Amino acid sequence: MIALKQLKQVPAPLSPIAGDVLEGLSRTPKMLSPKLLYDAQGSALFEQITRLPEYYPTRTEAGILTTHAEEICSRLGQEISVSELGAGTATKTRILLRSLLQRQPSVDYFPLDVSDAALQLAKDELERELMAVNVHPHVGDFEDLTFIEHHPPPRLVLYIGSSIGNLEHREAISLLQNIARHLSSGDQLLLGVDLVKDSNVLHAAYNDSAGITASFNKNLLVRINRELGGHFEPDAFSHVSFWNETASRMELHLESTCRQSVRVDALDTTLRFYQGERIHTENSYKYTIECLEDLLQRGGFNVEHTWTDSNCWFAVSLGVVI
Ligand code: SAH
Ligand code: AVI
Repeated sequence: MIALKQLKQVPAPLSPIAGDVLEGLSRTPKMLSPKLLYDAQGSALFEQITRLPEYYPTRTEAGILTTHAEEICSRLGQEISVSELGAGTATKTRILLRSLLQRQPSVDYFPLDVSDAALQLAKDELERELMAVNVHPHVGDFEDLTFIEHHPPPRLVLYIGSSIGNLEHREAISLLQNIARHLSSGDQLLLGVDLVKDSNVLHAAYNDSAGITASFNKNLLVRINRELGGHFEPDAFSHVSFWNETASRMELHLESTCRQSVRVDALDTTLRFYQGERIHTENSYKYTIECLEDLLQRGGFNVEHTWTDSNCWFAVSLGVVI
């Protein structure tokens, strides 16, 4: 009986997101790290976003990869292994892997992502579609890239989908430097980046008429409710996204529609919001080709070639470790 009583008093282990959530929501202005967007539900919502008529980046990058796959692969080393940061479900990656299989009999593919659910989907689909690709998924954060060192050289690292746009400029440079540090001279990086364009196109892409991006954004609150015993009412917040021209980025926020207090049990905290107060949930930086190539250089890569689409909406750049 005593043992049972003691057992009941053992606190539930804190979810791994607790530290990030507490830190971000204690700031003024409040913020949440965009990597928290990707639990299983968030990854599924992102997949829906990629198919929205307004969300041009995925379709445009897939077009560039399809058009130039052969040329891209011809610029790669012999018998390369492929690692991918923030691979998600690796849908576009299949375009490159398929083309690579014309040049080598098999490919070892190492996708890294914080989303276990997305990686599982990537592995299932890839193994069904491309039998000669050996998939070695790794659930983890970009912060730890030691896993790249264990991959057989010569290596190609993919960082596509403009995920680098979700980082601050200095974070982007230090991530590229960190990638370069874990690679050897001659290893390569393929970087996909969204470009500056008409603000109406950008606005529509992050404020879609079906409201999927709004659900993706609000899913952060749903996740805090589920994983941390939060008492957020997602409908008491609205999705706000706009183009910040000075910073060259789309911003995503959740805006409190009223004055409210929200208890988060696992953090033993009550958060207070004034009407109109925002939680900053994501930045999506848009680059020029010049800035993209400069970023690669600063990150420790020589630019070999940059491909773009006919509208110049998206760019894919191949860099080699100096
Ligand atoms: N590369 C895919 C997915 C892009 S979505 C595409 O082009 O469509 C961004 C992906 O990065 C998500 O799957 C998310 O889970 C992952 N991600 C975000 N922050 C991360 C981090 N800090 N470490 C590892 N993966 C991260
Ligand atoms: C993953 N990342 C590049 C997407 C973007 O466009 O910044 C995430 C996203 N946020 C809202 N819609 C899509």
